[in-house]
Amino acid sequence: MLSVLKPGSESVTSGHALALLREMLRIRRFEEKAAELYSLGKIRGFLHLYIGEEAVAVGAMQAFGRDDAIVATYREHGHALARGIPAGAVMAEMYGKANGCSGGRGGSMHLFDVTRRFYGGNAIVGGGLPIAVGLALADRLLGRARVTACFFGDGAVGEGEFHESLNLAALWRLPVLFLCENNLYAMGTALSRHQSQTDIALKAQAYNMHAESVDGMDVLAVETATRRAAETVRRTGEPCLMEYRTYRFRAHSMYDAELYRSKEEVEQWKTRCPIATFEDYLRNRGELTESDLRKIESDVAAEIAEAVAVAEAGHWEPIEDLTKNVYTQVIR
Ligand SMILES: Cc1ncc(C[n+]2csc(CCOP(=O)(O)OP(=O)(O)O)c2C)c(N)n1
Ligand SMILES: [Mg+2]
Repeated sequence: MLSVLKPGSESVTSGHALALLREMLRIRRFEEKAAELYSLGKIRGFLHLYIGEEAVAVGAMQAFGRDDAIVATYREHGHALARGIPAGAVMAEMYGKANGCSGGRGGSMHLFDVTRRFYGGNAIVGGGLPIAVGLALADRLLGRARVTACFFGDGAVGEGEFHESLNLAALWRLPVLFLCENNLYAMGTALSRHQSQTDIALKAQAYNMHAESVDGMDVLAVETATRRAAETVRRTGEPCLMEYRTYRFRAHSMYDAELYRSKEEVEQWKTRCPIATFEDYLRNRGELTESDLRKIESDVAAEIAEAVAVAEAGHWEPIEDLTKNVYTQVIR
């Protein structure tokens, strides 16, 4: 029932491989720009970078069609971009502008796009899990053959919502694919310091749910395993859990002293960078030339410059709209 996939287990066309590389580079460069804009005060509030984990969102997203639903965490810029939300709408949201994908009301942690069935972005650790179960329950009741993909971090496995959600999804046989991004830390707390059982796939088995662990630094391994799991959920209508073993290269939020891990550990993981290792893999197979890479990088740079221009050109929501979408009467 448990298995760890070895990297690159399934062959793909070179066009698809280059598309995966492009998607990972879009996310990496988008976030590098976001970090710069944060330092300039253009983006405010919290900003959680996904740098180092790009293979997970990009590889996993290949398994879902437009009718499937995606639920993510507050570290979700990569998922939003990989789901097809335009970079300009994401950047404008991070600026807090009205042309952002959540109307400027959510910011970095609350990217939403119902037209693409992207249901957040959620600042509450574990908060997306019951939402995913509810979405899948709705699909079941309405007889729609869809999958709900729910991304969450290793920190969420200590939340009651994790256990309640897995239990109900298994008990009611709901088509949810639980996708745990295990980057080993919840803020500054290592998994082994808050869990008596650190094998996350094993936790799913306790709920009678099929589970697999996969190398989250290998985009092809992620895609292969997630496609297989998504097909199982689609075929059986029952939930599954994937654990991606990954690592964030940056601080938890924009700034933290990173006293909870050694520089050597971070450097060691950086040698497994999902983008650099995939580029090497493709180069060695003769499927990536330097001019291919230059073209991808310049296309990505142009897209990001355009996204920043969209955000800069956007307007702030007018003050008259202050109580719009507020569901109670305003008491004066
Ligand atoms: C219910 C809840 N408790 C605590 C927090 C504070 N908090 C924000 S992020 C975080 C760590 C979550 O770690 P993990 O789920 O592993 O995700 P990662 O940041 O590693 O992607 C915590 C405890 C919160 N946002 N919500
Ligand atoms: Mg974590």
